[in-house]
Amino acid sequence: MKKVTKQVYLKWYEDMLFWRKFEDKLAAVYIQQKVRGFLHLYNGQEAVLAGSLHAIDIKKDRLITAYRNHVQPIGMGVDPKRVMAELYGKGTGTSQGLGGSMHIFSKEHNFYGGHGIVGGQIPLGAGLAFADKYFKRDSVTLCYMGDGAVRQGALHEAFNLAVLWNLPVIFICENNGYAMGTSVARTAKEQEIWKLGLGYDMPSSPVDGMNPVKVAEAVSEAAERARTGGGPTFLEMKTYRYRGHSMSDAQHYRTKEEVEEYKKIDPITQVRDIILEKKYASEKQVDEIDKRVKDLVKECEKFAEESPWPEANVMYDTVYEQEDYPFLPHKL
Ligand SMILES: Cc1ncc(C[n+]2csc(CCOP(=O)(O)OP(=O)(O)O)c2C)c(N)n1
Ligand SMILES: [Mg+2]
Repeated sequence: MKKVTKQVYLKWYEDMLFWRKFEDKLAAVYIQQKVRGFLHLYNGQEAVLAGSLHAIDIKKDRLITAYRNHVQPIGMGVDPKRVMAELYGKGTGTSQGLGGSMHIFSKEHNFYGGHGIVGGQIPLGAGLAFADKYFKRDSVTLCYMGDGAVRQGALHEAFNLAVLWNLPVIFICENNGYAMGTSVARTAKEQEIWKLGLGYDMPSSPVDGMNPVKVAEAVSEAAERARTGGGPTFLEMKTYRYRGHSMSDAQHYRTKEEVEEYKKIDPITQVRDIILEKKYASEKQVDEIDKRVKDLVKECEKFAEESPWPEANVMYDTVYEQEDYPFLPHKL
């Protein structure tokens, strides 16, 4: 694994804090109805992404995930201003404002969405890895899913083919304890989700998803295996989301105390404590990072606010249309 140096800790802190604050801003503007539709936030789960990114090469490796997908593209190099603009539905967004919250996508940055159908991205992730193997490319695909998604049949079909064909894919379950309001305990008798991989003879393990070092170690090992022809891996990241499933969630299924317990092992606080303890930065330097993060979030908000709405004709330009369809001449 690449060494976890002082620079890595500082990057983790700044990145994770930015993702958190970026989403806090989204929550605020959602309440003002500037962002509409669904909004599923990632707060609490940031270490899974930070640790994963340390273990891969974003220039050639690929990411695909579900609908909790605002910060992953930013981690892969997409301009956060364009992500925020997408959520505002503005023409400068990653999909010209037509996709919105659940559908961030950037082929250029190897980020393949953004999928609203629970588990829908699992076979797609296996497919991306299949293409890389077929074309003899040295890339690895990270395919994320929630604890709810692992109960979909699509997972089992994809797992079977991924091991059979030795595909360079890492399946990562972000077990945040709940699928909407349904806890893992209410979903299945066996709550150790990582064991699902064992039935397919896939290397599988549980990982502390609140600690980016543990995540980086597990993903590095899996990426090495995938790149050297060893096939897929299944990792269950034990994590937690602080906010509701989406913005309209009264959260009757859990207690405030439970949320507070997890906040004690918050990944950002953990990394900040290490930075100060090991004197990687002084309090003042950490404050400067905090200020930089705040300014960048403001810049994103300003960009999204000031961006124009999409031109009306793009509505039709981005929908499949049969050239010779005779009945609806619907170009504006
Ligand atoms: C096939 C399908 N069934 C049901 C839904 C409704 N739904 C949306 S999110 C969700 C819960 C998924 O939870 P999980 O996989 O744990 O992901 P998390 O939201 O915790 O990140 C459900 C059931 C859906 N979008 N797609
Ligand atoms: Mg979940």
